[in-house]
Amino acid sequence: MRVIQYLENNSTKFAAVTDNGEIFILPFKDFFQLIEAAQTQGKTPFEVIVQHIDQAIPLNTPLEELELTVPIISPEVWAAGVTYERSRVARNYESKKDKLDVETYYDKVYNAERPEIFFKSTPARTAGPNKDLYLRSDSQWIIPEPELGLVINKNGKILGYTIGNDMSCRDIEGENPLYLPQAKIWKYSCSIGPAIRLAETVEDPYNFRIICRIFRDNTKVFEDSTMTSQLKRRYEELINFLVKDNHILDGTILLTGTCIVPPDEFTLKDGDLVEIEISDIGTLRNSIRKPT
Ligand code: DO4
Ligand code: MG
Repeated sequence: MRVIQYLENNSTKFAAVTDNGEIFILPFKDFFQLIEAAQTQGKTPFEVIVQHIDQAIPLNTPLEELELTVPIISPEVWAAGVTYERSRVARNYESKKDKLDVETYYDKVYNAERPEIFFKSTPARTAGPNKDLYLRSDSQWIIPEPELGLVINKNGKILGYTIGNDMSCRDIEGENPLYLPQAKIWKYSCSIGPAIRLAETVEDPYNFRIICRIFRDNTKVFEDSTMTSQLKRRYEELINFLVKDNHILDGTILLTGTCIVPPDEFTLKDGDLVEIEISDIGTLRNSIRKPT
């Protein structure tokens, strides 16, 4: 069971999408209200939805025709880094230059008890499905980072799973890791969506398939896929470090790191289309634009 938000006549609707593709408008404003209702009723969000759709009529419009928005206005998006071997190799490539035999901070963090956790985005910087992501004008080496997102509550409990794009500037971070916030955070450097899969409807969250495709001039110029089983750490481990002595809000999203990196000579360009598909969640599509 997934939940989505979409626009209809300028108003936002909150709906459930069943595993056979039926869509039901829910009697809640958003994901926060669903969670609150579940708590009040002593039920899981899934049970609350099932009870509602038992007597409801599904929408006539198919999912592809809805104007989807972010599935949740997440107050803060955080991200974990170097959680997959592929990311460690890529970070070492951009930072090491000719010093290939030197152990880097990326090697250290990959093996350390404490993971890399960084701040990524706020609602105003986050794009929803089919919206534009922006390049950064002072970077010449920008890539998408397709990642599984954990939607958590203020206590760190996983409520659902979504898709995130942690767009990143490899040249800025490669020049100096202290530039990380600039390599990661700018206007529309992050997208989230198109749905949240309820946590209690996921059998094994380490068995998601992630696929990334990039199209240029209607031609696919890149495709790769991976499984979340390749993740070096457990989700709870990442969440524990995020919430430790922190002020975390309900609906926070934690991106879990990338395992897909385009070839080193690749950079995103104005007009590219990035597609990130995660099994049982959906496909997040965003066009890439020059900043305005
Ligand atoms: O230190 C860089 C961040 C790495 C990252 O975002 C990732 O591994 O996904
Ligand atoms: Mg990342």
